[in-house]
Amino acid sequence: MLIRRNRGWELPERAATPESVWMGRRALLAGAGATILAGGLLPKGALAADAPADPSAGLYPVARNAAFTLDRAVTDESLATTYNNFVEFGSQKSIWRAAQKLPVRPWAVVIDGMVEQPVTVDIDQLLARMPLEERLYRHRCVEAWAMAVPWSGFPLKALLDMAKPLSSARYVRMETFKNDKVASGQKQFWYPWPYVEGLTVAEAANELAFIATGLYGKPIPPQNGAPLRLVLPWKYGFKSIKSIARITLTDQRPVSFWESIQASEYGFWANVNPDVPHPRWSQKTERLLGSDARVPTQLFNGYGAYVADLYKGLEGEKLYV
Ligand SMILES: Nc1nc2c(c(=O)[nH]1)N[C@H]1C(S)=C(S)[C@@H](COP(=O)(O)O)O[C@H]1N2
Ligand SMILES: [Mo]
Repeated sequence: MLIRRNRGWELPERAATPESVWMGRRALLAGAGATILAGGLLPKGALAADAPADPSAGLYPVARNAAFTLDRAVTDESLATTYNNFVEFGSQKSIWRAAQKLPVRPWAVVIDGMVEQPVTVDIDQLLARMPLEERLYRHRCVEAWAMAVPWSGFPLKALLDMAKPLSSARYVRMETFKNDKVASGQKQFWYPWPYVEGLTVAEAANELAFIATGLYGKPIPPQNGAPLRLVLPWKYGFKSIKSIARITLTDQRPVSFWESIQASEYGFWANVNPDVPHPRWSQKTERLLGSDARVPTQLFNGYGAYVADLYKGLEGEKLYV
């Protein structure tokens, strides 16, 4: 079998070192420290109604990367954008209206921790410099529903490279915004906000690991994780953190939001595997959004050719829960 390995992360030099994207770099070098910047990402009390129209609308649609094909129909846009998990806005699937309150401009992502160059990246300057492509990916939620959607964006590695991770960094920790004025779910004090997810540096460098900034040929809507979210199609959906505000390179394995609540059910690796049941249900099959039909779930959600090598020598770990 021919395994396609188009090296999407090998970006032109100008994309890998877009110095003009760095905001506050001098301040950082002068010793202000990246952690200070992390606190000021969202204007306090800002609402979407105050915000200008999405300035990235003209960037989409972008060319599709033909390497990624589906074994099923693309999910209807109206379903993928109205049936969501985004616990910041509530624990039901119907949060899409509430999520419109998320102010997606201005927006910046801090990349800090074990890096040569801590950076704060403005979303629109980032979008102007990244080589955007569309990818059709399957998505498998740990709750056993599934969809297939066209994401637009760029490889995660291209974003991390802007901060020049140190070779001593082993993990990538990501967190979502924290703003309970717009995200009422965050008023639920028993949850450990903000939403956190993590992966190894090797996983992050895999060509499948994708930052989505668009969906269905348009800017990604708030309910799907605007203005930028992670997409890891070989893992259960909860690993694909939405509305990222901060990325920290570290040598400590991050404890995710769900792992800290219920480690026995939501582990660090969370690779899709039909043969390893969730403690409360089988993972053998999945329900496609928009249908009652169930289809078999595949190991690594069908992406083993890309990712199985990442887990060689880790067979003793709980890779699949
Ligand atoms: N910040 C944040 N990211 C998140 C979640 C969340 O609640 N908050 N839910 C996760 C889960 S469980 C899934 S299945 C996917 C759902 O993505 P979708 O709504 O775009 O289908 O987002 C993931 N990312
Ligand atoms: Mo999920």
